[in-house]
Amino acid sequence: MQTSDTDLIFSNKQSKIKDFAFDAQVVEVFPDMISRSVPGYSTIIDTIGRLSQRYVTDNSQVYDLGCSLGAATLAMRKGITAKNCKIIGIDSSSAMVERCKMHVSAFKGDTPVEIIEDNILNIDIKNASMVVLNFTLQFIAPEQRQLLLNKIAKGLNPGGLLLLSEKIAHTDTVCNELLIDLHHDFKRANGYSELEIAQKRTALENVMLTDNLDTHLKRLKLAGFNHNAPWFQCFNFFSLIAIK
Ligand code: GEK
Repeated sequence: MQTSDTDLIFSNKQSKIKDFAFDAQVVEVFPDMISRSVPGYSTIIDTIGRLSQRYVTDNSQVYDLGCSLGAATLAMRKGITAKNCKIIGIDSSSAMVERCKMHVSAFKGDTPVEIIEDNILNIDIKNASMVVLNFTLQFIAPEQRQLLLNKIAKGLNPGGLLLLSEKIAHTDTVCNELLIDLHHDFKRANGYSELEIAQKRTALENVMLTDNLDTHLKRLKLAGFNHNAPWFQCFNFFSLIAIK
């Protein structure tokens, strides 16, 4: 069923496809877009909530980096049982931040939440017990990724958790093509047309640069995460846990 919140951004043929941006048009349809495009999104959000119950400690901070409309922030606010904590959500899109603040204030919760408009590369991470990078690292310039993970590892308290979800490229080209096609089948089954799939792919080409799993695991090790493992995979979408 199509409503005003249905993602139709790429449904008409565009003469020139602009690079994808998290602007007001995307914000309007974002929950529909992400749930129809990212396999396992709701499982990942639920698990972030459950992990926050286990990992967030009293008197610490929690970061949701690239928080979009605050789905992970709200799941953590529901899950956290620790006392005297604060959740800090950061996003560089002003349209996202404005709408995220509305979402967060629409739900009650004991843990205070601050939503900040900024580039996650600019912010300090301090006294953190949990950090979430849920499909955000793939939008950061590749040469900045290690520095960001180093900063997160430094700001996490010992035993603290990073949850990192990403779309991943596979080094085996045959398997990579198959997994991409299975993902496109997932989108087709969710009502996206061939035109929408193709135009969105072009729009993301220069904006979302994926790494392979090995690169992610090496980067996490180098940053100082002694324990890390993928906990979720569906097609070319992964979520990893990394513990300091
Ligand atoms: C969720 N985590 O629903 N600094 C801050 N924010 C950024 C930056 C940056 N440098 N680059 C991109 N973003 C969310 C989903 S979406 C993933 C995350 C997707 C923001 C960008 O504005 C967008 O809101 C988010 O990262 C990526 O659990 O749409 O595929």
